[in-house]
Amino acid sequence: MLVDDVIISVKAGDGGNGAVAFFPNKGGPAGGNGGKGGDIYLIGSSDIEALSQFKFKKSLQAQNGEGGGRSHKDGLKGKDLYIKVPVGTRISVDNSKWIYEIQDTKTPFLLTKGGIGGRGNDEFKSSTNQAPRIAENGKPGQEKIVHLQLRLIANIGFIGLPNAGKSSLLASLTNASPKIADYPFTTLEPNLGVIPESKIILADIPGLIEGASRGRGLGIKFLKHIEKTQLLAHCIDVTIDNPVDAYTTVRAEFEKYNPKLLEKKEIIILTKTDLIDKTELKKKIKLLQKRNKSVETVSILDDESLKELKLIFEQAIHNITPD
Ligand SMILES: Nc1nc2c(ncn2[C@@H]2O[C@H](COP(=O)(O)OP(=O)(O)OP(=O)(O)O)[C@@H](O)[C@H]2O)c(=O)[nH]1
Ligand SMILES: [Mg+2]
Repeated sequence: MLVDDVIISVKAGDGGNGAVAFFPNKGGPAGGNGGKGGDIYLIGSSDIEALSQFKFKKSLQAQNGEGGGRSHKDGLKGKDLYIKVPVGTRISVDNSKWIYEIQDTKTPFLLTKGGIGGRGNDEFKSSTNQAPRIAENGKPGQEKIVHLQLRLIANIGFIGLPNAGKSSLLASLTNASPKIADYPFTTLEPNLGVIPESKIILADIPGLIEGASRGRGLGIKFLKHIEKTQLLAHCIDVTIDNPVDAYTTVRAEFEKYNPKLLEKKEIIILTKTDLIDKTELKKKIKLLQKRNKSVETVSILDDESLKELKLIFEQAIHNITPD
């Protein structure tokens, strides 16, 4: 499953402590300043799976500044930490509202600042105290709780009746592992997955039934998740008696919910083709082609058909110009 929502804690580096030191033979104060602690930045990445780095590692820390040394040697600055997050990630800090969204791969966003280094004893020299034995400690780096959420728009939305095999297909084409079972309404929340080769994002939503637009079944509230996709993949279980009915039932609900969905580019995918013979399959393809020319077939047990579907998705997405 794509990681698209994480809470992490970050701590910038502490400033190094200033040093108390003197030049030899009763020379003057020579303690160096501590180095500044490293800052933490977020930087955009085109890898939409970048948030998965936080699956197990939930706290990150930038390097501390080095302490000051003798002979005015200042401590080294702690290294800044750049955390890669997918473009489209929005950020909230310490329970704030969303304060920023990562827009590109070039502009770092400063998340927490490293503490400044403490001053060495030389900085405390005055007319009344030529040999101060005091130095300053570095300031601690800022600590924050950060909520990162990836706002993704899937490229392709899987739609269809319950039990059509939508989640099975998502699981077979992507790294997602949605719940799959032999009964309707297995999927209760939308699932997202990414096809590894093309990085195309697929959204699998709960099945629709007749009356969905009036609130039957799980209703249509999930349709908003596919409204912005570029392509609809209408999954139809090839074993049912009347696949054309299945098709029109779902399309009728679209019309009632938002007729614009009907204008969206759509391909029909006949699923579970391992369960019927070729003659019947051909017949059903023909019937459906009267509704939509693009009818594809797939079985999750047939790797070739899965590969082909991936290519079809790639071509389809490639040929759609963004609006
Ligand atoms: N033989 C065979 N069975 C399949 C295939 N694809 C899915 N199934 C089975 O069909 C059933 C339903 O699959 P799901 O993927 O849960 O269907 P869904 O469309 O996500 O269902 P909802 O979440 O309820 O809308 C499961 O028992 C799957 O194992 C296939 O290609 N071949
Ligand atoms: Mg499902």
